[in-house]
Amino acid sequence: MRAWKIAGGLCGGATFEGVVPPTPTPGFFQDFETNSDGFEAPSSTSYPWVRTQTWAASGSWSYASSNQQMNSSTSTTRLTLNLQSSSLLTFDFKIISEQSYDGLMVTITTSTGSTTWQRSDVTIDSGTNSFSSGMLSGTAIGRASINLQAGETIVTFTYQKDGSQSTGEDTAWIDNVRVAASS
Ligand SMILES: [Ca+2]
Ligand SMILES: [Ca+2]
Repeated sequence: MRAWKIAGGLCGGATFEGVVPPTPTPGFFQDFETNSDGFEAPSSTSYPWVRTQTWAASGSWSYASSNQQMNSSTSTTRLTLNLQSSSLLTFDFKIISEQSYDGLMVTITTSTGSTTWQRSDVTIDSGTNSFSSGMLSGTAIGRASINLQAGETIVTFTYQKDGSQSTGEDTAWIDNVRVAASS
């Protein structure tokens, strides 16, 4: 059993006389301030993500890839969800990587297959970057909002590097990962 934090109050304060309020859908929130519960490293990765204080969107801690300078490698973490209803996944991120060659890919896997995040899922506040084939690369600070369908869902965060060259801190960071019912 995962020790997830359960977000409360998703129904808001309004009640309607004679109407049964909808059952709250448990949410997920992880700010990495005290642990990384909910996230796990696939056995296939040699570079598990790590809690770090090298950046935080809020608080002091975030979660970061660990394959700096390691050409032709991937650093992967994943979050497994069993969603009662359509949900919205949001998280803050920072990336410093070799633009167009090393970067962050987010993959959503369900019983019907896998899709990657899209440029339209991403809001970037600053940086010089590019988004191609599901990989965000270069320098970027921003946030993502990704729609999820009900059911068993695995969200995979992969920092992938090509065969040569590294730029800057060569890392992807995430913080404030939240999953909440869409409506
Ligand atoms: Ca944090
Ligand atoms: Ca590279």
